[in-house]
Amino acid sequence: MSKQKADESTNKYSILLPTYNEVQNLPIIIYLIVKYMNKSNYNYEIIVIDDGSPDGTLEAAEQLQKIYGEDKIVLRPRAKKLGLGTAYIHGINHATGNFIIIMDADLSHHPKSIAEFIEKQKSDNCDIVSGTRYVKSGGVYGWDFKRKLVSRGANFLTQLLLRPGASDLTGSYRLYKKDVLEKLIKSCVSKGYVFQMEMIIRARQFGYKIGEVPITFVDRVYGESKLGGSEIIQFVRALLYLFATT
Ligand SMILES: Nc1nc2c(ncn2[C@@H]2O[C@H](COP(=O)(O)OP(=O)(O)OP(=O)(O)O)[C@@H](O)[C@H]2O)c(=O)[nH]1
Ligand SMILES: [Mg+2]
Repeated sequence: MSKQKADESTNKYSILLPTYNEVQNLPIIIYLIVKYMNKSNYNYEIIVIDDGSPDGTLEAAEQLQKIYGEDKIVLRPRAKKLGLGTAYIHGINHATGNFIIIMDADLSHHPKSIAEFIEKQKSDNCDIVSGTRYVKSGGVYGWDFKRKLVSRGANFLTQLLLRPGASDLTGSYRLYKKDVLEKLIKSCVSKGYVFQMEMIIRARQFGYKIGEVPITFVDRVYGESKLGGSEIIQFVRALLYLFATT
């Protein structure tokens, strides 16, 4: 057996999909993940963490499980909306893979990038591979000027103050070694928009190897964006806190 074949049979990728009211998006995202993962022949599972969505996301997930199989689609629902941070932890606790991939279920993160994350992880033995909108060939579609400004501004300020060693700090589309992710989550204190940034700052602190893959982020088609003034204030506060303490 070639080395690559051996890697593929021992590595397993647990893809975490937290959902809240994603009934329209879930069938498409799962179809695409299955398509790309099967194409590359990787061993994987998709863990859907639905928080009691009133729109029937869980029922849709149950149908998808019948189509793709219980080994591929794992359902780990919770009774009510408890937030994204604890949804990730819940997912990790149920993951059987040695690698974890975190992505949004609203089609902002294209599943075709997963294979690129995996290739990057293998070639450089990365602890983390982060999708980035801020290098050549990455980008965002559908964001208004304010949101682009906030996202760019947040990244710029953080680069300036903390020199994190990664170009996209506020995105969430990433691959982690499972034990690395567990350690990072335990060490992080912030919540919300800031959490993704703190993960990278802590990763640098611990000396983990971070790789990057360009992604294009597409804004969600269904539903409203929740980024408001309070998130921005929270972000700047947390940034200054990290600046003072790391
Ligand atoms: N399980 C769970 N999933 C959530 C919760 N909040 C959001 N999600 C999911 O987490 C992912 C990211 O949330 P989004 O609502 O897209 O957040 P965002 O991209 O910052 O904001 P949008 O502009 O609305 O897309 C999506 O797949 C959501 O369905 C929650 O409380 N629990
Ligand atoms: Mg989104």
